[in-house]
Amino acid sequence: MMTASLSTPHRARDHKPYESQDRIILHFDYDCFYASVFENENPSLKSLPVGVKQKSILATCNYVARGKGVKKLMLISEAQKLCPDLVLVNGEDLTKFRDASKKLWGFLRSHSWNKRVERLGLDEVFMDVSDIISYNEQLLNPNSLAESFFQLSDQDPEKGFTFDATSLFGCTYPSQPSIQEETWGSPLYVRLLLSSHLAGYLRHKLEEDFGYTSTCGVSTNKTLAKLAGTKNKPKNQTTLMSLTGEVVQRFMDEHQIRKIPGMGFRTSHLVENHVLSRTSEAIPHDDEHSAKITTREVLEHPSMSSAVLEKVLGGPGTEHGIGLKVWNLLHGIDNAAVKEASDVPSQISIEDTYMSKPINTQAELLRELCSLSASLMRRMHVDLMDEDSTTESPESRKWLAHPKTLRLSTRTRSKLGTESQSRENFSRSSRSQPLPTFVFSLKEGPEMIAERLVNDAILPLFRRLHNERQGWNLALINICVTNMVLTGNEDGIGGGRDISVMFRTQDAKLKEFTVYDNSPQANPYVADASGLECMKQSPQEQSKQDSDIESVGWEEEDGYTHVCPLCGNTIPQFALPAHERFHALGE
Ligand code: TTP
Ligand code: MG
Repeated sequence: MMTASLSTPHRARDHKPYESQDRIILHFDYDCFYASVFENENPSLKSLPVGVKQKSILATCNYVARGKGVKKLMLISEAQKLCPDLVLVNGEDLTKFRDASKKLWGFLRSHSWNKRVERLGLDEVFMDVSDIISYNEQLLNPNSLAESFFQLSDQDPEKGFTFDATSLFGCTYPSQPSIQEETWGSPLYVRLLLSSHLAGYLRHKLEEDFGYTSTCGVSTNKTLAKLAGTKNKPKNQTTLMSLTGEVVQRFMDEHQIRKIPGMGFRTSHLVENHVLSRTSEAIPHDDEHSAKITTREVLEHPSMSSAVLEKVLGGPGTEHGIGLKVWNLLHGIDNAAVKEASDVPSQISIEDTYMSKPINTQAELLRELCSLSASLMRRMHVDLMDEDSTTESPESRKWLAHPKTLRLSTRTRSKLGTESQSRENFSRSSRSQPLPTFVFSLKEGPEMIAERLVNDAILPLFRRLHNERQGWNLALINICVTNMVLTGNEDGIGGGRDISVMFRTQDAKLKEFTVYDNSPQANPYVADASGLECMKQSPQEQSKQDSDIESVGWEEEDGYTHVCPLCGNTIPQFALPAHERFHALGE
């Protein structure tokens, strides 16, 4: 049942927030990323339908497969029915995806002047190019627009590319913007035009030099850039022509609120319930009515305002000012900065899930802990050590940063008691302690150190988590090192700057844009699942939480993705029903 608001359109226009449009943000999303990594390794795959397998589902598939009806996160059996000649490749080891992601990010970063180039998960990058655009705006010669030159360096005037500045590059929203005469000369129009050509150039280079096609959104903030990019996929780009406030609002109005990054699953539900005049009871993820609620419907709801949203969304444990934040997002306003790139990850987290065969014995536990610990040590050597000295003897290499904290998290599975509740109950718990300094020794190999780490630190943490000697039913184990301290000198800890505070502050502001990769080797450049709540808290509260046990349903990881309580995989909002169906069918 729709509410009366739809028949009596109304808007509290006087409360419309304002945002300056000085920034230019590009949002890149590589097309069918994991599949492209395999295609680059083996170009003969390009013409075939390819699916990337992770356990029983497709993490992704290429566009040839998509043309045959195959979709991301589909069950493999379902995909094979639709496309019997689907070529399956195993995507469970994330190393090659991580390496490709780092390489592409490095390329984009090398074109940034302000170094605001932020990765989101492995295949998305935000780039704040405001400074490059301002510089080129000054250089534009109105008398020879068709033969313009875009300068990629403010030091070397020859470094750049030629372009035709009489028109924008790629697609625009609206598709045929009604450009008034005066808008041709408007600074924002010129900035968007220049940005569209820069985006086109960078996309071209990503394809030519590295073999990756991408989709790009161009706008004045992160939310708008990310949403704009989704308008024309794959291998394309869209510039949001936000020359008037009406264009931005029209653009936002069309979107279902669930699709707006930063809205969050729970937040969307509460707002949807309010608009549909429903109580706040849980609603199935695939509820059709809720899923269709658009920004327009929310804003046209009687007496809608940031104060009403604060009432609907606020309450114990919620972020202060959530009403205003959502109100702003619905108007396309997002002041979040693009994070300055860091060479060092905020933490490194390694995990595996054991859904079909939970861990129950000491022997299994020891084997898994040693294997995860060895992966962690290898990852620390790759991500936290000086790259330039890799060819020299291992002992001459230097640590760029030292993590100070070791955290062990586990998730157990246990059947709920009553028959009416057929789903299984999952709970996750964590314990932390200082990371022993012997892990930084370069005299022993990573495997030896990994074993010692298990005996001296990880097993004691495990015993603090689980009293029983066996029969834990472990469905997930995660080992994480965090609280990075940059090394100020080669002697290490204490000589450096604690960057964890910086990460916490940034992450708190930007958590809605953070994607959590919970696959076997988690993305080291973002905080992990258990870090999310910690970001809102002081270190004291964080350590308190470390010893709390939470019961989980679908865990909201950020505004866009969720951790499945059954397998621990990170699932985007749109794929929740499919993913639940996958579990309902059994593994
Ligand atoms: P996406 O950008 O969502 O997907 P994609 O790049 O494969 O396809 P598109 O062209 O639509 O952008 O995710 C990036 C990669 O992350 C994807 O290649 C596989 C991986 N992934 C998972 O492992 N699990 C998931 O649930 C999703 C959505 C993606
Ligand atoms: Mg992608």
